[in-house]
Amino acid sequence: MTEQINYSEQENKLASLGIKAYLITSMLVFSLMMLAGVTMRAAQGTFIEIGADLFYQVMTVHGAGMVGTAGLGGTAVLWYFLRKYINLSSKVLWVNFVIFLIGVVLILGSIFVGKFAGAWTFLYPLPAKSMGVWSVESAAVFMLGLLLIGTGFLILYLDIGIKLIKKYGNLGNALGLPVVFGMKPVDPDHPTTVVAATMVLIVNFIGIAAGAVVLVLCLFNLYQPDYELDPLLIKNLIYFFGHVFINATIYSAVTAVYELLPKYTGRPWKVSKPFYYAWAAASLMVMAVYPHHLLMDFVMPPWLLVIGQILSYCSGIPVLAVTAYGALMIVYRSGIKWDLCSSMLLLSMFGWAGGVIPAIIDATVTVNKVMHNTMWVPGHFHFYLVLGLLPMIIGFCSYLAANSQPSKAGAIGKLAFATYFVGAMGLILTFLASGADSVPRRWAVHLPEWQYLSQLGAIAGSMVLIGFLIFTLQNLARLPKAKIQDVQITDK
Ligand code: HEM
Ligand SMILES: [Cu+2]
Repeated sequence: MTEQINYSEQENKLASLGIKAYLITSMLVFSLMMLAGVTMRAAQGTFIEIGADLFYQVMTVHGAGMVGTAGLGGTAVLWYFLRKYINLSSKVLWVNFVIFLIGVVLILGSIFVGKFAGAWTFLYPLPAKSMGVWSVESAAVFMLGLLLIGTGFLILYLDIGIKLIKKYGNLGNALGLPVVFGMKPVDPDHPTTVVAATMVLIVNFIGIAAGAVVLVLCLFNLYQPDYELDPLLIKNLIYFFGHVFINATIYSAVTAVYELLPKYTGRPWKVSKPFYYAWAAASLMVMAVYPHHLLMDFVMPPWLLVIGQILSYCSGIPVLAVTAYGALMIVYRSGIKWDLCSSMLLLSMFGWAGGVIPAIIDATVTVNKVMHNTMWVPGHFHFYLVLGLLPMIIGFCSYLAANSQPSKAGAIGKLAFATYFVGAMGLILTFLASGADSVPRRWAVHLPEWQYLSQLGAIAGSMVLIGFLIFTLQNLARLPKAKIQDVQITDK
């Protein structure tokens, strides 16, 4: 039994409004950014002509917008469930939201007014050396926007960290390390969400802190170009931050699977030894594998690249395995009721697992020599983002919108699901096929022989957008009225 946390009426109201604000913002921004994605694929396929400058602006806004919003949406899921177990502050939830919005305004301004187009990865020294395409000020505003967004998340994590330590004594206990080291037996009442939250807190705090350091260094360099930075060090810090941040979005949102699938099947999802091992291992590995982004950098110390390659084979696997296995076991012969939420949650298992396969292939040095910077890379990450992460968030949204009840999947909902799924597979396969064909990524203009894949990708991407818009419209209509008092613990 988990004891109940008694939140005040006002706390609950603020939390409920906050979760809705996060989710509605996420759905709207995701839709807009999908439009940006379709625009890029359409431009590469010569359906439309937008010019290289605008293409790279769109690519920058799509990358930064999607990654930031993935963070926002994933956090909403994690925070909602975590609040049942530890006393979280709704004010801090709102502080993060307001800071996020200010960051978004800065980033949009830098891109569409200031013409910044150096990609969300702001790789040094590109932002400083635009050859006159954008000004130093635009680059600075973009980085300031990212820095602000990171700061907001750090504040939110601080609240989570303090409350976890308050309740469990230290983060090791919250993560279940005493069980991992054989010092304590498994406590079946220890919530899965707490384990996931602790892992996310540890890795993302370190990741964002690294991001903040590198952003400050780059900002300084923009105005003091004589203060030269070590490009290799900066690249390491940026990819450490980027890799950890985007991975943490999935590790946050997966709590929807742990918390909601049991509601559908009446079978509880309890922690177990493999569960603890997996999350403890992932806490270390997700941070240690980032060198797989630098396999082409021959100046990197070889041992780091070896770690990057070998750990990449293992990194995602443990948590994915316990989660996918757990999900299948919970669903198998349970007589589960299929609605949008449960279908999306199961789909997310497929998308996550599927996306890992091309990722592992690419993390092999000999393959990476050929595949690096080809469309293979967007192929793998769109796989687990569009079919893994987003379904977790959509599923969670529709669960709340249906007032925390399983809801009937209407004909329109089913059609939207099919459109989204088929479109996503098309989008991903055309990316992967382009990659297998050695089509480079991040190119505004494609050779004629590559264009048919871009065109198919644009059509498939439009289907994803249409399916997603239907989910969004349905949720936008129902979410504001949703009661989410269920936020309070009702442990049966
Ligand atoms: C309708 C759905 C989508 C479409 C059509 C789409 C399309 C694209 C295209 C065409 C690119 C550039 C590929 C290139 O390098 O030439 C791209 C990059 C990217 N996309 Fe998407 N995308 C979609 C959804 C998403 C989602 C849901 C996310 C994340 C949650 C996402 C995250 C990214 C990221 C991080 C990049 C890398 C940007 C860069 O290289 O700087 N995309 N996408
Ligand atoms: Cu990575």
